Amino acid sequence: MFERLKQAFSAVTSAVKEKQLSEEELDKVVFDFQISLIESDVAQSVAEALTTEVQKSVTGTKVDRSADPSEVVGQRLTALLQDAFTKAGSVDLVANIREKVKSKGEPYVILFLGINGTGKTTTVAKLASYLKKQGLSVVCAAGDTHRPGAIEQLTEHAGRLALKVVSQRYGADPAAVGRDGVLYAKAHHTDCLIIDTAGRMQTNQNLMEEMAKIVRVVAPDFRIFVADALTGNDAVSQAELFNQHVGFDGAILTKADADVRGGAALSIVYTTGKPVLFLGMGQGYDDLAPFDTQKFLDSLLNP
Ligand SMILES: Nc1nc2c(ncn2[C@@H]2O[C@H](COP(=O)(O)OP(=O)(O)O)[C@@H](O)[C@H]2O)c(=O)[nH]1
Ligand SMILES: [Mg+2]
Repeated sequence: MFERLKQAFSAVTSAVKEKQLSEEELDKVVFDFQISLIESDVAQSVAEALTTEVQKSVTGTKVDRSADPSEVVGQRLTALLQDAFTKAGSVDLVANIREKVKSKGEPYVILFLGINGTGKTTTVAKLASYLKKQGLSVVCAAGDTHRPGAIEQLTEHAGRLALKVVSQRYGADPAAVGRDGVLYAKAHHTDCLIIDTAGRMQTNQNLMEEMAKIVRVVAPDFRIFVADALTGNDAVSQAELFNQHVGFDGAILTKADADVRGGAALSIVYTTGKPVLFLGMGQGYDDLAPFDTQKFLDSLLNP
């Protein structure tokens, strides 16, 4: 009853209630969001790409007449980010390790990648400690055979954590160190091998070739890219470089204890489509926090 009348009535009211945001209105709001993203240390290229995407998705759509344009744009942006993090997915390393050990009876191999100074070696130790606490056996391989002191640094961490380190001399082929690690882990029925690597050579090309060789020789189950959360734009170009030339499966962002803005995580997930697994929260072995996407988005968008 009254169906037609109801329909006619609702058409009138929606015409009254809805409006299209004007281009000027949108431009201004979208620009303001772009600035806030950049101020939160989101890489410039990512801030631009995100806001262009938001603008496209809002342009031409009808919104409630009383709607605040910045709320409309903010909601779209939140949805886009949520979508990027959902697509990147999440990884349960502990479950994956157990699964491989159970099904194949072989060690799970994790390869670390990243530029010098980002916190690779420290994070290898933190992750080893984390996995050990989950009841897994772990061995580390000192694949940075370039940087003076790198082998001792890892050996010292491992000593404190009562873990074995497989190493060779400086100048040795890191792929061979990785292979030694695999052989050791297989022979000792170790659940997981974590391979540390170098982060600087004469050229990026050199470094990428060396990492690609380790990947070929060792065939890791998981490649973790480590980035310093404080380095914003740089972290993203490094992520792109490693993703393109070597490939990685997930990222760890270090020094998040000193980073109040959080833009690097967003930038890396958005550009590479790979999940962030952990945040480094300090220099202690326990300062490794599993990444919580919802908590992260909440704190980024509702500071
Ligand atoms: N505050 C803080 N410092 C960190 C974190 N992770 C690593 N570092 C420090 O960063 C410096 C470089 O770390 P290192 O592991 O040697 O980096 P690598 O060159 O990539 O192997 C060291 O002084 C670490 O103690 C972190 O999550 N928070
Ligand atoms: Mg190192």
